Amino acid sequence: MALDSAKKEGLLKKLEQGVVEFEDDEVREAAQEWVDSGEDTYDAIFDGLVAGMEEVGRLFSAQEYFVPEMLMAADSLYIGLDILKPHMVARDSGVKGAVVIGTVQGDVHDIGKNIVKMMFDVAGFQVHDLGRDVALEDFLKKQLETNSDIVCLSAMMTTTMMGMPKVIEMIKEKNPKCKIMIGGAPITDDIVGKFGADATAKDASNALEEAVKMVVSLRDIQKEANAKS
Ligand code: B12
Repeated sequence: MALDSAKKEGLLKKLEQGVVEFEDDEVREAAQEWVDSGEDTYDAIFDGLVAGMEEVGRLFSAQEYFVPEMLMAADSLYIGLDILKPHMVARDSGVKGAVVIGTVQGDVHDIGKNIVKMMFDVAGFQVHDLGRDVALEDFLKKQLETNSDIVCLSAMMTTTMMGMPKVIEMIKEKNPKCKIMIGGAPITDDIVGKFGADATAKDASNALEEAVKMVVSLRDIQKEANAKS
């Protein structure tokens, strides 16, 4: 049964507050109710769970929350995500690329990376997920092993993002055609240029849009090369 707008708002609030207050049962119930309604789970993930985590970030900055609260909120978010993710409606862009993704060495933040991965999955991309706290050379190894079109690097800290230019240099040296997208809270357009990456995106939907553009341009270059030979 489709949700009316009042019911939708209520469930979104319950998901958001459930993450902020680490109410696992509230999150579980609201996520299940959303799934049972048959609605696309995209809004529940972004306007419910992710909105809750944004508030947690604000509370941490205000020193009202500390690491244990962030950890509990992350657990609640993952409870909701596990229920909602399998029901996200496929988004077929007509382009299917291959991506290597991971959070860089020293950084255990993986929620953003997993949400970006989820968007690639629902778009039918082939995703090689290296996880979090990934040794820098492992990105290169995986790219060479899979010949993926794109390598996506995530970092949530100003310290760990400093590993990104090292990965970018290693990959570009071995395979200059490979596209590299970087993202996470500290990444700005300026940093993309400084680090020698090809693009960034502020959120998971924009990451997919950028990735589709990258794959299209790589396929065009390939077609031109084939036509010439
Ligand atoms: C949850 C959280 C944690 C959890 C992480 C749990 C987990 N499994 O991920 C835990 C408790 C482990 C944690 C630990 C720490 N954290 Co923390 N954490 C956060 C918090 C509150 C939320 C992050 C989050 O998940 N957001 C929700 C997701 C959906 O958003 P997102 O990650 O930004 O991802 C989106 C975009 O950035 C983008 N994106 C992300 N990756 C990529 C990649 C690509 C290629 C692209 C294109 C886009 C993209 O798309 C995503 C989806 O839309 C942030 C606050 C904040 N404002 O970000 C602090 C924050 C990141 N943490 C911070 C800190 C300081 C720490 C600790 C050092 C705390 C401590 N004293 O121990 C440790 C570090 C541990 C480590 N070595 O990594 C700081 C970093 C400050 C800085 N500038 O360096 C922040 C910013 C808090 C703050 N305001 O100070 N943390």
